[in-house]
Amino acid sequence: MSEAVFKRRLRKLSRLLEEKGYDAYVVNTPSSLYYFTGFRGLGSLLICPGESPLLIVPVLDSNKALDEAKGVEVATVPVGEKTIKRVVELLKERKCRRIGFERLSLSQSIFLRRRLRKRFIKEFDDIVWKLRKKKDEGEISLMKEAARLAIIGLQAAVGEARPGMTELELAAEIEYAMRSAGSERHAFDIIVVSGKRTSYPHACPSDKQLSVGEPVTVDLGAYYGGYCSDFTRTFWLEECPEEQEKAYRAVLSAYDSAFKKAREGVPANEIDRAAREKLGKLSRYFVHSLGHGVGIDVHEPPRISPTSKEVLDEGNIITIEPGIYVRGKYGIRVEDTVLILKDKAERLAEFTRELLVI
Ligand SMILES: [Mn+2]
Repeated sequence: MSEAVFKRRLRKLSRLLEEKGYDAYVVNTPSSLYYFTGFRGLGSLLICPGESPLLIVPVLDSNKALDEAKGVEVATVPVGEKTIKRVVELLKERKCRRIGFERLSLSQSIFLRRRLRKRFIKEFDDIVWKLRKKKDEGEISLMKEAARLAIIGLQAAVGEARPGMTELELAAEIEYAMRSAGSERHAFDIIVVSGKRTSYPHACPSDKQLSVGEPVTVDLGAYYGGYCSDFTRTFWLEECPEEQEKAYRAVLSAYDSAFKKAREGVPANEIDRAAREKLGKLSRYFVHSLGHGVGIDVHEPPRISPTSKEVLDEGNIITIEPGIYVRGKYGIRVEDTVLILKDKAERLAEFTRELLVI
């Protein structure tokens, strides 16, 4: 992404900060540092409206920061010294009075209260998310590539799964396929579960063997240009029990009704509700939110849950992932990463949602 993109983001952040009445803000999560500067690493970005933004990194990362960061000046902190200490010195030098921090650990916040007495300090990240939630063209094209790589992972899963193979072996095949196609790392650890283990929405692949007539759930994400994707499919080996086939169709129609509803202006809790209502009695097995935002982080705002207060906006990229999990029996989930547009939602990449018995 060009320097102009980062400068625009930094300008917008600066403006939001001024509107809130702050004279300094410290961005310090790696994903936001990447969003605002293009630098992938640890550090703090100091924004004071009217002054040029300063990226402060440990000397360990200085070569990388000087090469990658755009639109900011770079300062380094010597070995053995804490970045936060340098940040405090700069805040004092610049005589900042009202200071916002994106995220603080308890120890950092104790340190700051001691060192920045008589100054107003607060932790908040709503201004960051206001910007990061709405993806621009460059981000959308990176995420489409991340989605394409995830589909390569799903194709490998369906293509390689055999009775007798372990969940771990299948996860390794998926990893190999995605990495060789260009995925820089996983968006998160690949989930491969089979049989009764599909009733765990999140679990590590194990040495359990895949068996005929059992469901297999694969949940994976690729990572490209610093952006994630997130897709899930459940499929069966050779045969699918009737009860599970019915349940699959119910999950699919829950997915469809949420997908059809998703567009700009729709409250996030409404599309969650649409999916839950479609599941009817099975909805008591739907034990998580319908979805979440995806971007530089794999789980980020907006939350798509029954209690979410968010309203979908053009440029949001979210997952739609209804699932049901029946203890001791089976679990089913269908998940796509989708882009919210003015009058519809659009999947970032396509992989069949038909009942797959391979
Ligand atoms: Mn997800």
